[in-house]
Amino acid sequence: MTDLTPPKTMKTALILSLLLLATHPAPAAMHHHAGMVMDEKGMIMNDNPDTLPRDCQKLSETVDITIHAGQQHATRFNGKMFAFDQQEWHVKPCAKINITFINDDQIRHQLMIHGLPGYLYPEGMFHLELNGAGELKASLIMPSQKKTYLVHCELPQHAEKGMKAQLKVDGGDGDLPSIPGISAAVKADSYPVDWTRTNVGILLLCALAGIAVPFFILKLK
Ligand SMILES: [Cu+2]
Repeated sequence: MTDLTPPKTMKTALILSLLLLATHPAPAAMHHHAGMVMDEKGMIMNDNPDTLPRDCQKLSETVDITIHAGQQHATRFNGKMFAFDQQEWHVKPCAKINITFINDDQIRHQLMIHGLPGYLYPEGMFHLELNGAGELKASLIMPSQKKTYLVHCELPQHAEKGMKAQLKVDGGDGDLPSIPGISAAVKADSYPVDWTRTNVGILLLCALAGIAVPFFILKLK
């Protein structure tokens, strides 16, 4: 006679997998990795609401900052296409910053802060990203050093087209280049015109030809 009861090892495996299923529910829309939260709306990397940098004994202040990103904020800057609604923020050493990041566009934008201590923010970076219009909230705690941090959107051409700003701790250590409305570009745009005699001649000839066109048309009628 054959024994239809499953072998003991199979039973144990079954119980174990049931237990695993019970303790690990199916992954929700929101994924958590080390230092990263991601869903269909966007991504938060290196959110730090509570760990003090090594050089800080305690928080000096808690600042709430709302940052908008979008094309509408670039209209006040000549030749720019994307921008944040502000280009500079000031906080004290060891300040906690609660950031609300709002994307006013239907395209993807990021809010990246660079140059942070790597032991607290992997790759020295705090990173928020919205795939389209929406809002994200995250926090970070600044070190005590007097420093200017680069804030920008790293998508191709977005920083070059104006989505660039600076965050100053303790007054900062100077302005970064090409911050719209604040500092000049390292290499200013230049459109030189070669005024040689030949070029001036060609230009005059074209102008005369243009003026002559209506007369020809009148004569043809
Ligand atoms: Cu962008």
